Amino acid sequence: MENTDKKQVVFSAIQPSGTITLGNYLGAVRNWVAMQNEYDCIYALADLHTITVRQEPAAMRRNILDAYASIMACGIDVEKSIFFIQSHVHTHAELAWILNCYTQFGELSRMTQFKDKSAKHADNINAGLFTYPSLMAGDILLYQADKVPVGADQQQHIELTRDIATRFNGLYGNVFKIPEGFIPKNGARVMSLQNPLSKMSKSDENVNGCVHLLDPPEVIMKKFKRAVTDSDACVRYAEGKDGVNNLMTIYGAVTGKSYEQIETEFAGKGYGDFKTAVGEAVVEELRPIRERYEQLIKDKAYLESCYHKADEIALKISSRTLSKVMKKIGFVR
Ligand code: AQP
Repeated sequence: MENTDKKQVVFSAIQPSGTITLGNYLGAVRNWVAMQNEYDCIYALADLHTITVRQEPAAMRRNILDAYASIMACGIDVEKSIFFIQSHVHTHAELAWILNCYTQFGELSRMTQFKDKSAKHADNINAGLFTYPSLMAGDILLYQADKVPVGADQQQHIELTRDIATRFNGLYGNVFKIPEGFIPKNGARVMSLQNPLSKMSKSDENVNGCVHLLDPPEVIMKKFKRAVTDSDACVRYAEGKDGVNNLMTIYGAVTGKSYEQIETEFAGKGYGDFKTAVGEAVVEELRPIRERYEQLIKDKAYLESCYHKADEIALKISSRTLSKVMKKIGFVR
């Protein structure tokens, strides 16, 4: 008998390319946590993606473990969800190569992230940076995912994943589930506090632009107090007020308040009061995460046991899809 109670599958990943940011948290990780009861969730640290930008080996090793503990500290329950490390599961690199052969040069050339990152790392525009979306498509398609919780910046890569999967299915039959992006209503695009026209990023060179999950309260408060605003001196969401809009987005995402409620709350008050309130709300949101992280990072053996267990399950699930793909293409098994 068909199992009609089968839960939908959720897949998402994050690069351990630095300390996890408030943007990563509000845009993606918070949804990862919220989806754990309703879906079969599979999450990964996308360390293979990380080397599209040059990494210092010791820092990379530290970042991987830190990111693993930080994501767990956000509330990923390893008894409910599978949380593995991408490079430990060889099917990802293998399917990425295959999908590269089913992805067009023109499609990859149109990716905004490729254009942005090539401009930022003009001395290292490597082939991996260009084919990043085929690796990401493979990550998702290996698990036959229904939903992919990501921030708005990843929408274009999800669309490409759907195109690649549809093309492949058109050639070989129903091999891949066509996944959907799952983008939060609030917090999908958190911008830099210093340059509100560019997104908050782990690798931002201006440390004041980015709030990290593990920043101590006084650092968070200082960053919000220095946040770029405007000369209007009025808390309202409007075109051209990018800095204030961004702060309102963050405050709304953390407190659940609408823009109208925020405008009413700060009517007649200056930006100083507003920035303090945003900073305090973020400090309280992140406090339990930092405390839990401090405990987890001390227990390396426990972290290792968690990802080894998850790596094995991920390998088992993803191998099924990879075998099917290879058989359909004509490889001798
Ligand atoms: N500023 C953001 N606002 C909302 N969501 C965001 N995400 C990233 N930045 C924001 C979401 O976080 C998830 C993990 O992102 P990633 O690590 O895979 O890659 P990224 O988008 O390149 O993140 P960063 O922080 O900008 O890293 P670097 O500096 O290394 O490039 C994704 O779901 C993403 O949408």
